Order: sequence, then C-alpha cells, then structure tokens
Amino acid sequence: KEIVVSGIRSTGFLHLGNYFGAVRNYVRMQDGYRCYFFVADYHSLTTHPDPKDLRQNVYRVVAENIACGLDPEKVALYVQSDIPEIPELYLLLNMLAYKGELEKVPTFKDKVRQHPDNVNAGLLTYPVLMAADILVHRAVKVPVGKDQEQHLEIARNFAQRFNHRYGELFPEPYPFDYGGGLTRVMSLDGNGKMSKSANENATLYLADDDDTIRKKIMKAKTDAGPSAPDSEMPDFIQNLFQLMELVSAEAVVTQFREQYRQCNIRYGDMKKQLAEDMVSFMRPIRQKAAELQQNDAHIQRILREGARQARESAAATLREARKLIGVHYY
Ligand code: AQP
Repeated sequence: KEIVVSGIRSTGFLHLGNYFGAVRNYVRMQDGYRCYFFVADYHSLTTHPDPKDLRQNVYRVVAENIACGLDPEKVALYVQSDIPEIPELYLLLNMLAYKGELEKVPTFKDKVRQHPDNVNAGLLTYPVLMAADILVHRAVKVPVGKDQEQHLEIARNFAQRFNHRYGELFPEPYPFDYGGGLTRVMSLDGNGKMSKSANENATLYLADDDDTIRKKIMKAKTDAGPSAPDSEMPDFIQNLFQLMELVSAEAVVTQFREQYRQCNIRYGDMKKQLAEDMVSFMRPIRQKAAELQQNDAHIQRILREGARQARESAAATLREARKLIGVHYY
C-alpha cells in the first residue's frame, strides 16, 4: 500500500477548513493506503507555547478526527512528540536547509508580521520539521489544504538533496486531494483562509452549536449579487457555494447556481438553506466528539498504539538514514 502522512496542529478547535482540506480526505484514504495521521504538538509550540492549553488541544484534535469518521483501527493515529525519530530527522535535514530559502517562505513572512516579538528559529525551520514528519515514513501522498502546497515543495527539495548527497532513501511526497486541486476554505468574512487562530466569528468550528452555526452563516460576507448573466463570481461567494456542495443536496446547489447565473439569487435564502444543512451535517460530529472527550483512557489507548506503529516505521527510516550518512560506529 502507498504510504500517506498528514498532521494537524494542536492550536485550538478544528474548523471546516481543516475538515474540508484535510480530515475528509483522511477518512476517504484510510481503507486504500497505509496511513499515518498525527497531532502536530511540537509545531504548535512555535506560536502557541502555553502549557496549560496543550493537553486539551491534543485530546480534542484526536476526538474530532475520530468523530469525523477516522478509524484508529485502520490508521496509525499518534502525537508528533511521541516519535523521537522525527526531531532526529529534523536535525539531519537542517543541514540540508538554507537560511535564505527558509526566510523566503510566505507562511514564515506572515508569521513574522503577525508575531514580530516571537520570531523564533522553530518558526523559521517549520518546513524542515514538516519535511521530517513526512519523510520519516517515506510517504508519497500528503492530504493537505492549499496553504500547505509550498511546504510540500520544500519537503521534496530536501528529499532530493538527501538522496543526492547520501544515496537514495526518500521518495518524493506530493500533496493529495480527491477533487480537482487542493482545497482552500475561506473565512466567512472573506479575509483569507479559515484558520484556528483567525477571526472566530467568521470561522465555523466543528464544536459550534446549532445557533452559533446559523448566526455565523447568516453573517457571512455577500454582495449585491451578479449584475449581468454569467458574471464572474467573487471568491467569498464561491466559498459559500463550495460549502454548500459539501453539505447540501445536489439539486439544491444546482438551483442556487442557476439563480446566480440568471442574476436573481437571494443570498438570504441561500444562507438559510446552507445554515440548516450545515447544522444537520455538523451536529453528529460535535456530539460524537464531545462524547469521546469524556473518555481520556480511550484516547490514551489509541495514541499509545498509534505511537507504537509510527515508531516502528520511523525507526526503520532513521536506521537507513544514519547508515547512509555514516553515523554508525560500532
Ligand atoms: N482554510 C482551509 N482550507 C483548506 N484546508 C485547510 N487547512 C487549514 N485551514 C484550511 C488544512 O488543515 C490541515 C491542518 O492545518 P493546521 O493545523 O495548520 O491548521 P490551521 O487551521 O491553519 O491552524 P493554525 O494552527 O491556526 O494555523 P495558522 O497559523 O495557519 O492559522 C492542513 O492540511 C491544512 O492545509
């Protein structure tokens, strides 16, 4: 089976962007691939260093993934910090990563803008740790949202450099999505991507209750509507249609698309429909996640078993890497 890796940072509540860009594909891939899915707790420390939130955030990510349909019997579900081979490979890859190229990464530049008082080396070397997460299992497919595309390109560069310098070890990992192209769910206010740490009133969290979902959707950004038939759709309207495609019946989506095309769409009606369908879609996920979060022992068992499987795979890769580099003396 082809090897798949992907991770989610433990930086807060999962939202629809995480679901749409990542978790939905994890669930679809779990039968046909050998999957390693993890909670990226080390990655979260670059921007969320508070120890008091970490544990709960990690447990929540696990519970929400399972509530979305991920089956820990089929995949290795683990926490990044349980696999010491990841930081070891990260160190080795750091020798192949250059300061100049890391400084040019757009997500690094964004973070510098957002947190000018905390431009730590972990932030700069984030793509190196991410490459280690993936290469440690010699994965070929990485289900991620569009925001991770460039990080994957960097991971491929590191794989190539390692292979070139020391000998063939790593296949090149590519981002993966079932649809045509990687997904990007926008924030409901139309400002950038939906994210755990962005405007919470414009982010749909999997944990939001029915009324909160309705309120947020009804406030989503819209405009005066198309002025001419077949006029181009602004990205924030495309976003609403994209969400609708996820949760509403096909006939309903077609009907609103047709209204848009004919310039007689009423966004109030569209949002009401979307809100109700979203509520029905999200309710069982929220309930299941809440139930799972009552049972720490169950989550711990899952994480222990996931770590066991992930370590087996990671240790095999590191044995090979050390051998190729020459780091074995007796
Ligand atoms: N808006 C999105 N659309 C599509 N996919 C998305 N992903 C995140 N946002 C969107 C995908 O979800 C996976 C986990 O990403 P993350 O842990 O980096 O999540 P985040 O929501 O971006 O949260 P943070 O921690 O708050 O990060 P920043 O600092 O970016 O705001 C990935 O596969 C990602 O592509």
